[in-house]
Amino acid sequence: MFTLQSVLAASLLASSAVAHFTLDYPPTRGFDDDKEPQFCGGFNSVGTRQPFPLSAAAPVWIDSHHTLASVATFVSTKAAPSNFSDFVNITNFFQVKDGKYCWDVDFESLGLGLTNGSEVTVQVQYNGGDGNLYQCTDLVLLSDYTVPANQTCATDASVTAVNVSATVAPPAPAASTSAASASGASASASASASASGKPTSGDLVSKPVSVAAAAVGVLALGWVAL
Ligand SMILES: *[C@@H]1O[C@H](CO)[C@@H](O)[C@H](O)[C@H]1NC(C)=O
Ligand SMILES: *[C@@H]1O[C@H](CO)[C@@H](O)[C@H](O)[C@H]1NC(C)=O
Ligand SMILES: *[C@@H]1O[C@H](CO)[C@@H](O)[C@H](O)[C@H]1NC(C)=O
Ligand SMILES: *[C@@H]1O[C@H](CO)[C@@H](O)[C@H](O)[C@H]1NC(C)=O
Ligand SMILES: *[C@@H]1O[C@H](CO)[C@@H](O)[C@H](O)[C@H]1NC(C)=O
Ligand SMILES: [Cu+2]
Repeated sequence: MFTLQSVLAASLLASSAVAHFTLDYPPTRGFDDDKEPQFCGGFNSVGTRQPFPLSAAAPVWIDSHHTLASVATFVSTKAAPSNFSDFVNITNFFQVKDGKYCWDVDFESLGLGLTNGSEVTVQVQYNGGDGNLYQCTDLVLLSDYTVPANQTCATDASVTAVNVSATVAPPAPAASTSAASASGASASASASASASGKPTSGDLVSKPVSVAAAAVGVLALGWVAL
């Protein structure tokens, strides 16, 4: 299991793009371009709970405005989740390109003990190269609810675009001075690659390692300076 915001380095990058992504279905709790890097896209209060199927695969739709982005889905069963730690992942990270994408969630099958009438908040995390962005939607899960026919997801992006799992993370930095310096250099290279807005398939997933590499690189530079 991974956690929301596990990819911290990207949030250090400037976020200035317009409409990075929107959560179109179920309807978002709220959208503000400038606040999208914040928890729940900057909308901290639980909104109107939308009916959503409990016991059948049902779709989440987004509109992606980056050429390539990494997406993951999280759920909280808290009445008013207020922290990323209140959420667990219900999909792996997967990649999307520019345009409308959907993927299915079957809440009953998640093993979270959800039943008819359970209230949950779904948070979508999206990173198109300019930092982590978030959108939330508040749901009530109903065993007899069917989504509108036109929202049905024909091509599940979380299944068809799983390139991230094949990614090989960069090697952990070694302890010797020269290896550590090299790691520092590769960490910077990795950081500037992400800033380009067109991350490679491995970029987002390998970032936790890059953060570690960057930290070690900084430490190494400090050590060398001594
Ligand atoms: C979540 O909790 C962590 C650790 O307590 C804290 O550092 C962070 O600021 C919290 N985030 C929010 C959005 O409240
Ligand atoms: C949550 O993430 C882990 C990988 O960290 C993955 O093995 C697991 O399948 C994910 N959970 C779901 C429901 O996709
Ligand atoms: C599920 O809950 C809703 C709302 O409380 C209720 O109207 C419906 O009858 C319930 N369905 C079943 C199958 O229990
Ligand atoms: C389904 O129809 C609604 C209402 O007309 C519309 O807002 C929504 O964008 C449509 N969904 C899709 C996936 O086309
Ligand atoms: C996944 O990787 C394959 C092979 O590199 C590539 O052809 C395909 O376009 C990638 N899919 C996505 C969604 O990036
Ligand atoms: Cu953006």
